[in-house]
Amino acid sequence: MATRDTKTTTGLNKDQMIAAYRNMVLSRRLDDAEINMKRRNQYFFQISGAGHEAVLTAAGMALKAGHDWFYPYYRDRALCLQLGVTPREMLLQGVAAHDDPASAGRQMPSHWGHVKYNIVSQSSPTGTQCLQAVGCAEAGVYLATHGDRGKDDGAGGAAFRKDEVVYVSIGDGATSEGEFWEALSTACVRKAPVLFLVEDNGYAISVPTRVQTPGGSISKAASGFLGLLIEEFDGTDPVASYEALSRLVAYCRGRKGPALAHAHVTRPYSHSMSDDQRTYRTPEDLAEEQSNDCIAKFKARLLDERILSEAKLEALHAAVDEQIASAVEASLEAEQPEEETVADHLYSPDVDPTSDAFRTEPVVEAEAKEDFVVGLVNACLRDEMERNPGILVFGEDVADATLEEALSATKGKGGVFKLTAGLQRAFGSDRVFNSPLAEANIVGRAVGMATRGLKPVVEIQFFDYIWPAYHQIRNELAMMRWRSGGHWKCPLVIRVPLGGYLQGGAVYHSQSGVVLFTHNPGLRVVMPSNAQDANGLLRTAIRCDDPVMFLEHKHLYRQPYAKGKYPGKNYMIPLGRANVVREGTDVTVVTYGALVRRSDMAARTLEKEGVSVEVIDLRTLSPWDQETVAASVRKTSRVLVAYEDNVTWGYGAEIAAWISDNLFEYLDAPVKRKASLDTPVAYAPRLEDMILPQTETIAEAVREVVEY
Ligand SMILES: Cc1ncc(C[n+]2csc(CCOP(=O)(O)OP(=O)(O)O)c2C)c(N)n1
Ligand SMILES: [Mg+2]
Repeated sequence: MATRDTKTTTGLNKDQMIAAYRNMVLSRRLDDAEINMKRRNQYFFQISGAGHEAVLTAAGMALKAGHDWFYPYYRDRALCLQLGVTPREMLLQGVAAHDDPASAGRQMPSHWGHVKYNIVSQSSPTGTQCLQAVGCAEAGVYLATHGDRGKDDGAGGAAFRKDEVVYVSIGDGATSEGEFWEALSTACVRKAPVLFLVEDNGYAISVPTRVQTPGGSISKAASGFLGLLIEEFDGTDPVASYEALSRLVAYCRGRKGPALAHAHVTRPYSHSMSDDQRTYRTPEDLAEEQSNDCIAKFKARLLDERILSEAKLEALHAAVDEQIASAVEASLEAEQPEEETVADHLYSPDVDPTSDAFRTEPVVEAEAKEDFVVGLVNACLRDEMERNPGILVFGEDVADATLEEALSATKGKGGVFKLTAGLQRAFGSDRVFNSPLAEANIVGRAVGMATRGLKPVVEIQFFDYIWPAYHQIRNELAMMRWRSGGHWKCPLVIRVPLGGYLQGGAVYHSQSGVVLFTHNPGLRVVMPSNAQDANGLLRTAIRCDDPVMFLEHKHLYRQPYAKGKYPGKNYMIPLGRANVVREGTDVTVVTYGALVRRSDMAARTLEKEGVSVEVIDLRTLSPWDQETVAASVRKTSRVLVAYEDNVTWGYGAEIAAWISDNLFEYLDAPVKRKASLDTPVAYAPRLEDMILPQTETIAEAVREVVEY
């Protein structure tokens, strides 16, 4: 049940009321100026914050810029102005200027972001900000309790405030997104200091609130969340908003838990400039809303209560207009980004994981025994967690045991495949813990934590269930650095078991759609084929400064042939470097993952037939090692790409196209692909064998290439 505390009120004094009014007018008139610029083709898009100014100005006053953290919605112009973002800086985004502090001309206007004020880069998906805000708050709490553990790879040295609060806002419509509810759940479970502000203007484009929310009231719908302090108030009244928000902020600052502000506001300017609300709202509805306009009402109150005279009001308006006019003038002189900067900030400009800096030799102790992939991944996680106190490991079932009494009395779980076994015991429950059964939750929170300088190394239990997290991976994780013009980043590692050949894995425990991840600029995608590579590549993934998908083939976890010896605490393999598993002169097989072994076995068979096969294990799928493949193709002139995914639109298509583009004159045969059938993977072993590439079918495909 929601708790309410209405005793303490902190109102605004007269000067603060005038300042609030000024900020509200500045926000509205800046919207008007942008609309004019759009009409003159000086702007390319416009999103207004009209009708939301009162509650957002109040939020900016109740919170502290550069101290608290902010995940704003696109209506939050008045909040950002109140925090310190200047009109000129806002206009720079609309004119697509290189100096736009939010995105360097890469995002539409009203997609806020400003490092100085802790305003984290905003994207367009409605709702993804909520889980990131929770992760950001968890990071603040973690840093406050572990800040003295020393700095390494950004952790421990990252800035935090002991009483910081994370603000996240959302529209009434966007509260229908599942991630909003996941965020409320986790914020309550973890008592995270998050202030959720729902800006309820009654509509999501043309859809009224009652279609979205049971009973038409988000605060009533959320009232069952234990520990969530909720207040519903008139968001068109800046004083009432300030009072309510101050109480909610105090609750969060006091570490009592999260809070939810339900503010009723208006939307006088339609959804955006491409929407006309007269097409779906009645004239009566619109007239009633007009009479509730926050600026008109507050102006009347300031005059009524003699806080401002007509003359002072006029002077205030004139000063605002002048401020905007000079900002408009300055923004029109701003340069758009140079064309050659287009690919800047896809990846870290400081740390290059493909470089020799990440190339170290294995240091194997004389008495070292061979270990499975499982053991050497676990060993790497242990080494790195010891080295970097900012590494947090979480996911479904990754902890040894959540309950203290179970931890001391049992062996512990440590992941369904046991890759994280013993980590909680070794590093504590605040560094290794179970997430809820919610994949977007895992990645969204990890993005928020990584933004704060922590290094989450999270696990998605099965690749087949990664899809709820795909929105966060593609639209947030992969894009954060690029879309913010390098102002924000969220480097982290997602470990994912995938693939078939399990006998019994069937449709939902055998998937391997790697291209759905390699197709995202900004992501690194790694897939080792043996234990030592897994150890060295994971270490590189963790120490690098980019987001990495670390794909682990389940079938290889405990294969004796994939075993290797522990290569020491500093063993790293640069990303994008293939391994030539077997040298040959007649034909090249480019492959990765579980097909490395099968291709190698096929090569042994073919050797007996007098065919010399070169087998290349790519090891990293994005970026991939074009140099090694090119050198091999120049030598053999014939290529087969063997991969586990469905053949059509699969990983091999890109490799084949690149070889045709770049090495056509060296080829004696078309580049061939051997991959899975275009079906899911079946449970029946006979069907599974037929669907997935096998040693014999790979050998057959190689013969075809050789005989062409
Ligand atoms: C995930 C996602 N789905 C759809 C959209 C398209 N879209 C942008 S705003 C919007 C309506 C949002 O309504 P609400 O949350 O009430 O905010 P308001 O615009 O009313 O302030 C929609 C459907 C989007 N940006 N992201
Ligand atoms: Mg709305």
